[in-house]
Amino acid sequence: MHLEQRDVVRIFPPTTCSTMDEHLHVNTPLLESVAMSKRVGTAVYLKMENSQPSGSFKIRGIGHLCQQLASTSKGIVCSSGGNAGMAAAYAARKMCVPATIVIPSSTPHLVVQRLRDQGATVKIVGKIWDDANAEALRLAQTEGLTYVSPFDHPLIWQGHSSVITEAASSLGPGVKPGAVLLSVGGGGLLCGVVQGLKNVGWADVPIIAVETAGADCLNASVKAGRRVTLDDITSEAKCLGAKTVCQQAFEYSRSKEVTVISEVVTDRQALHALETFLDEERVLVEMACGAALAAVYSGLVHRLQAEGRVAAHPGPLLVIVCGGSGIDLEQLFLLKRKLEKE
Ligand code: PLV
Repeated sequence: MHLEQRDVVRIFPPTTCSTMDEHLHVNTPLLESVAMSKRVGTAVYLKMENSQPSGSFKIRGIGHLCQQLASTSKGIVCSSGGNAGMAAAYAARKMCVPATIVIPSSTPHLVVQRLRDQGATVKIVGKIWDDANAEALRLAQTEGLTYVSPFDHPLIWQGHSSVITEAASSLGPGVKPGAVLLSVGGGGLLCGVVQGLKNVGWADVPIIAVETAGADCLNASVKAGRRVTLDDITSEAKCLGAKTVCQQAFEYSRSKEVTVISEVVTDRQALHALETFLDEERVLVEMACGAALAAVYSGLVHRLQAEGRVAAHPGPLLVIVCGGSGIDLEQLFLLKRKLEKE
């Protein structure tokens, strides 16, 4: 008999509601990539956040925030490009709290079903994340729901910082990365990684922070010397599509305490990266993650080494494989058709 996807949650509700004592995220594998190491000329380690139960790193911070703020809530409301929503829906299901996830129409439709499978109510509002966020804030006010930001809260950053603590313990004493490579949307992951690096005494490790052109709110702000709001999101990496980076991420990008190297790749480079990653590592990730991977495949890391901004033979390169649920083979083919025409 064919089991309808939507029946799964009804058939397998959590047996007990999660308490604050246990993390909702898992300790993810740290894998050495021989193929990437060959390209970069130094060891490359992949922190496989795609294997989190919600499909991305987001569950670290959002799970932590929900556990701290929402255990007695009548419900949470989260605005999202997709993956923060997946994390919030997963956390809420585990905590036996209702979840409403507000996404823009630009989020791939396959995410809607995945959110519903987590038991969430889904609302599609506006064209980009900023529109959906305005609705989530309104619902929080009018319905008395707990608002969950996808990236802008100290508890989210504290939760995300565990990605570095874990990587440090997997690498073992005496091994320190030469650089950390990650993607930037609203900047929550960047803030968490900065805090994690500080926690383990690695504040001098540079962070290569990658966005796609058309979702480059951090880079635009770094160039302008002040926080700027993009006119629109024109990148296909919709999960990087916040028009304004969060204040804390912008401050870290200017801080003398840490080194944040802000870089931009094209959508085509991000797509090519996720295809190469699928071929070589046999893992499918979304465009938002392809942005960081493109730094390896497009030669950006080499360029930074040549410019002396990242040491040529430093410790290993640590890549945060942020993952993402907004991708399947059909979506990949759609993206290919769209971007190859441009
Ligand atoms: N995505 C957020 C914000 O979207 C969301 O709602 O899901 N990699 C993946 C796979 C992501 O989903 C995101 C953020 C990022 C990277 C960037 O993380 P951030 O927002 O903390 O910089 C609008």
